[in-house]
Amino acid sequence: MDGRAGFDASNNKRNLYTVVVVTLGLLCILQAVLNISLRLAFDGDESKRKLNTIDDYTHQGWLYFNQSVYYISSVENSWQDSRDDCLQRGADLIIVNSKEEHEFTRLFRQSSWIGLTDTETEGTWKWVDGTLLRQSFWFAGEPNSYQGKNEDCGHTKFFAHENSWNDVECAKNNFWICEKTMAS
Ligand code: MAN
Ligand code: CA
Repeated sequence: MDGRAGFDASNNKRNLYTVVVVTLGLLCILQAVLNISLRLAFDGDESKRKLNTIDDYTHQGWLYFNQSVYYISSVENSWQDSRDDCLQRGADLIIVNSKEEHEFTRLFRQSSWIGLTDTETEGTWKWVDGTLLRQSFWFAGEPNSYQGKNEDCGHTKFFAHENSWNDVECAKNNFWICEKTMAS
């Protein structure tokens, strides 16, 4: 092998190495571009689907507030019948998980069922999605199972006050609020 041939061989090797590295680099970039495009397309479809759902519900009189739509009943019913009505509408009784959402419920100035019950275990208040009650807005002295009554359902009785919830017998009639959340 003379000097010239040795030089060419190592030059060829380097060229091949460069081609491999550049190709892999381009493949990586292509992969990243594809990933981002697919994610953007998916997110776009997801947003369109949500907007359509919000549109459908609000056209039927539901109110939009902070990523959820709400149905405010105009008649009164028992807690279970109210819940069944919400389920039939593709929603459930409202789950209140912020002060803002609580304030929103007080605006309607009517005593309304919320998705809160301790039917399963007396004293253990759970939301209709099975989660335990954390932040609560009970009126002073509530929940009290008043005079030994079986008060296992939550409603917004004292809506003129900041803390407005009361526990009351589930068979009582109240207005109700359904919620369908759009947050994923
Ligand atoms: C009524 C019911 C009870 C409630 C008391 C408060 O009797 O709504 O659930 O605790 O009022 O005075
Ligand atoms: Ca009570």
